Amino acid sequence: MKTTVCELLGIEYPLFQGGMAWVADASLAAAASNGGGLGIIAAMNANADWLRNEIKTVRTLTNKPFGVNIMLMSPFADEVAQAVIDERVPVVTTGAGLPTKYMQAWLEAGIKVIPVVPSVAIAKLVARAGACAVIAEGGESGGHVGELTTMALVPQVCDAVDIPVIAAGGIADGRGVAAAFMLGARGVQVGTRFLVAKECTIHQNYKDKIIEAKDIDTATAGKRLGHPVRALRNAFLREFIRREYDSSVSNEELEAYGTGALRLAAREGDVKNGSVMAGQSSGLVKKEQPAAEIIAEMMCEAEALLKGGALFCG
Ligand code: TUI
Repeated sequence: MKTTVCELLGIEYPLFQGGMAWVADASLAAAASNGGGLGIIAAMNANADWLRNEIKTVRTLTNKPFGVNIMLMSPFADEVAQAVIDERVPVVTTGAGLPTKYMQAWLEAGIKVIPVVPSVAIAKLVARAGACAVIAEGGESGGHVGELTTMALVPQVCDAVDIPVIAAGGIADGRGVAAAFMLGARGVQVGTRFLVAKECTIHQNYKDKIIEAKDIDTATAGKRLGHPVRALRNAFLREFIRREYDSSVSNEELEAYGTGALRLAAREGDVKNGSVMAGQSSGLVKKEQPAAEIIAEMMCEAEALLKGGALFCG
């Protein structure tokens, strides 16, 4: 299952662990990289000092390549964008916006830039700006979601750009990996399944909710604010949706209600009043496992399916 993505990044399997806020720290990223995938630290809304410390830690845990995800809506985006240069991070992924203003500096520093794109137009834009690959993420994913599904988005992005496409959104087992390859992807990014990795340091309550979740247990909310977010339905999400449809609640009040909710669920374990962000593939996630086992299992299953059903063209 070697593809151009493996050669490009010096990794064994073309599988990225998604850079999930309050989840993807040095512990999870190192475990995914040691498992042969690409581990990614989420810079989320943290400042550069926090990120520098995580980068230092990840380097004590692995000597394999790793990445940092920069959430472009972060108030600290400018300083973390500089920190990845100073710390010589090999790979940067971006999300929740356009990375255009940082691209030149990152490319001059020799960083491989792989933006998440929700549409063909944005894929073309970042390819022209020098991205070495794109992550085409469908709305099945958890957290901040675009409009299109993975099934529709991935082949259209593959047709539109001549850099490798990594598929994301709804992929949680080998069948998903094989399907992504059949759509033209040369790699996958997996988020939800890594929530239950042994090395994932989120609260056990959050992991238990993911394991219990069924197919229809997620919903999106926040479209009114311009950034819909997918999470498990719970008391918090129901109240958020009620306020979203209440015209007496201002956008600022709605935004404030959501602030800190992911941290509350992921770190404090309050899975009633916090936001349990997760993708639609939660229903496929059955048990806690080491990250390396998740990667090996998914890639092995995918390889068997692709060998059985079609020619594999890496
Ligand atoms: O970024 C994600 N997922 C996220 S970010 C996040 S933190 C957050 N918390 C609360 C509210 C909002 C964010 C939680 N989950 N995935 C990657 C992703 N990027 N999905 C969609 C996009 C995206 C959207 C628009 C990428 C580019 C883009 O450009 C267009 C524009 O208008 O900026």
